[in-house]
Amino acid sequence: MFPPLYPIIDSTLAGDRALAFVEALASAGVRLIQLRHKSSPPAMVCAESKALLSHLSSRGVRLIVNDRPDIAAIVGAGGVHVGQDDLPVAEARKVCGPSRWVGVSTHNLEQLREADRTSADYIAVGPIFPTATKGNPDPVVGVEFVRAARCLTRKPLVAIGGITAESAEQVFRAGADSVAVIRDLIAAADPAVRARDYFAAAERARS
Ligand code: TZP
Ligand code: MG
Repeated sequence: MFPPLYPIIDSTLAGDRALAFVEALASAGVRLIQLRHKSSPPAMVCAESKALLSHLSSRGVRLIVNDRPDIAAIVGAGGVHVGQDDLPVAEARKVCGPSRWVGVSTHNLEQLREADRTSADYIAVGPIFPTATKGNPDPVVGVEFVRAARCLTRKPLVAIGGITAESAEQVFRAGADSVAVIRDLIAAADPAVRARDYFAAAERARS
C-alpha cells in the first residue's frame, strides 16, 4: 500500500528541529517524507538530506528530495520529486535509476495524462485547496480533480495543497492514495498525534 501520509519538510524546519520532527513522524508510522528546501543552496540540501537519511533509513522511512535528482542519487535518498519545470521524469529516472522513486507534480488533466505515460512511481495533483505555503501556486483544482484524475491513471495519486487532518477524508474518498502536507503538520503542537489523525481519516475513507 502506498503510504497514506506524505509529510513535506520545508525550510521553516532545519537541523535539529527537522530531526525531531521526522523522529516524531516516524514513531507515528509515517513511511514517506519529502525534503523541500526551495531557496537553500545545493550544499545545504545535500547536508540536510544526509542528516535526515541517517535518522530515517533505519526506521524504514523513504526520503524523497524535491527538485534535484542529482542530490537524491548522491546522498542515496529514496527518490526525487520533480515539478513541471524541473527535469522530465525520463531524465530524472536516468539519474536516479530504477529503484529510487520518481514522483511528478501535475496541475491539470493534460499534465496528468502525460505523467501517466512516464515511468513516474506516483503522480501528485494539486493544489487541492488554497495554500499559502507555495509561492505563486497554480490555480486550485479542488477535490473533484482527484476524482477525475483517479479515472485516468492507475499510478498512486498524491493530493497536495492546503490539506488538513479535517479535510483529508474527503480527499481520500475522492480517490487519493496519499496526502502530501506541509503546514498542517509543521504547525501541529504534536506532529505524531496529527499524523495519526491522517491515518484515521484514511481508514475511515477505506471502510
Ligand atoms: N505544491 C502544490 S501546493 C504545495 C505544493 C508544494 C504546498 C502545500 O503545502 P500546504 O502547507 O500543505 O498547503
Ligand atoms: Mg520542483
